[in-house]
Amino acid sequence: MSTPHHDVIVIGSGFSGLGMGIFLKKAGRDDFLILEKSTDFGGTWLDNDYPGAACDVPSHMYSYSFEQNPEWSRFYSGQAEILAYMKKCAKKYDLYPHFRGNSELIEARWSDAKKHWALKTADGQKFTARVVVSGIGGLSRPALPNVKGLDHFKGTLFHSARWNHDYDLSGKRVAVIGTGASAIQFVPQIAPQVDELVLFQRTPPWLVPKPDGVISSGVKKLFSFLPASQTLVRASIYWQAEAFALGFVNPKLMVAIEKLARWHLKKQIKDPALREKLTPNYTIGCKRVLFSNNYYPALARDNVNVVAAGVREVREHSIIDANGQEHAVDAIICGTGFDVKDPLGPLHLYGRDGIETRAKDEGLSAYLGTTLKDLPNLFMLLGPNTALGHNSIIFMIEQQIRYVMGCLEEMDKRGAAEISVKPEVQDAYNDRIQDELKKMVWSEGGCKSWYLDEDGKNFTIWPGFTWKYWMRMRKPNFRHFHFTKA
Ligand code: N01
Repeated sequence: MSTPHHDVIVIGSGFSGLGMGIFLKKAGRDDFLILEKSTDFGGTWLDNDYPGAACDVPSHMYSYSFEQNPEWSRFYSGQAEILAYMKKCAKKYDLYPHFRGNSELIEARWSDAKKHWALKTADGQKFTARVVVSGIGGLSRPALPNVKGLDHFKGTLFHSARWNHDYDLSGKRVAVIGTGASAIQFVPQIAPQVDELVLFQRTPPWLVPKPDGVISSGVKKLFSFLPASQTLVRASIYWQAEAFALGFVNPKLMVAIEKLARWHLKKQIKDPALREKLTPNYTIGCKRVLFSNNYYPALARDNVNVVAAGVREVREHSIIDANGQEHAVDAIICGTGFDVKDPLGPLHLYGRDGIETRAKDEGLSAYLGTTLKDLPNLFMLLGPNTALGHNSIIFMIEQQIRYVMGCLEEMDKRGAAEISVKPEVQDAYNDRIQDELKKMVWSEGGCKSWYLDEDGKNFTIWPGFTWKYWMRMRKPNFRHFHFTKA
């Protein structure tokens, strides 16, 4: 049997892969397949269904610009509503016939001779494609903490992105490791349910109030009958978020937001000793700024104990903190983030001349976060240096998809079998980006975060304002690419 061939194969079906599918469909490029390791569309919103999972970007901005949703029930939507929105988009654009679930890509190999990609999935399926668009995302592989003894724990252990819904937390002694964006959402939900909650905090996050609330039926009607009103709200949210980026570019300006965060902490935590434990000692914005109205009140509960000492060792039925104190627990929940150091995960990517791109050892860099040298006809959505700490990632994804579509059109126009970014263009671009990032809050703010690698290089975050990215992405500069005919 011959290997199935498609013009375009999209990897992943989160907001990136879903959006790519929609644009291909809208352009009448019907010969495409979406390979997904999971069972349905949704990506991170399918995986992260922990209690309280919600988006910390306002709903009207955290959606496609061309699929605005007048029905959002809250200013900040919950996971179920976002997932439902994504599935609705997949149905509306008839993407399910293009979807192949339970198909994790493990190898992609470029053929210089055939000018196509040969793909293999974990379960042995094989495909070829003229073009590959990766939407694998950076936050898809949960990271368990590297702590002595974790394997020997005899109680229940799970990660926030693989929530164990069969485990009843009622009346249990539960340890939570981590105080990032995920933990601050589920801790307030489980704290009233458990008997005792021990929260292991290695670094306190900066936290500001979340201006959340239910959206009235009047507003929904207005958005429905007058879509321009929603567009206006979206634009105002966008520019407010961009104002935040002023502080990323000039960390001294973060003082104003730090004042708000300190006020929030003082207002919600009356106990000075606990307040001290929860006060960060780095510039706000260096790690992701978190939004919550119920996290601090949860920590002030009598059944919650914040251990600011970190974890030294896990034993069969307990955790020893860094001060040597033992905490007996029935369950451990890890809100310990994702494996971002190895952005390709199990995927082996062999480009020109059969050379493998070794992202784990060298970090991954790309031109405009979208095309990579020596990987012809391959595009990456949310590639290196396109993540954000302040605005909607969907805005970035849309710019990239439009860029990819522009490249596909240009290939057709030129009758090109191959497009690849010039290596010197990619290198010069990355040198510039790294230079800019050195002066920004992620490097200057005095913290460690998943945004930086061991050498302090930031291959994750876009440096600053997203409108600058939009300006760069509006129209591909084709002088930066090699085109090769068949
Ligand atoms: O993970 P994190 P997350 N011992 O990496 C701690 C997105 N997101 O899942 O700060 C003890 O932020 C670690 O400590 P430290 C968003 O982009 C978005 O919460 O490194 N502690 C930290 O406290 C976010 O940035 C939404 O010192 C250990 C925590 O674990 C990203 O996902 C919602 C440890 C990890 O925090 C990841 O967030 C949720 C150890 N050995 C998530 N190892 C939205 O609303 C790690 N930690 C859109």
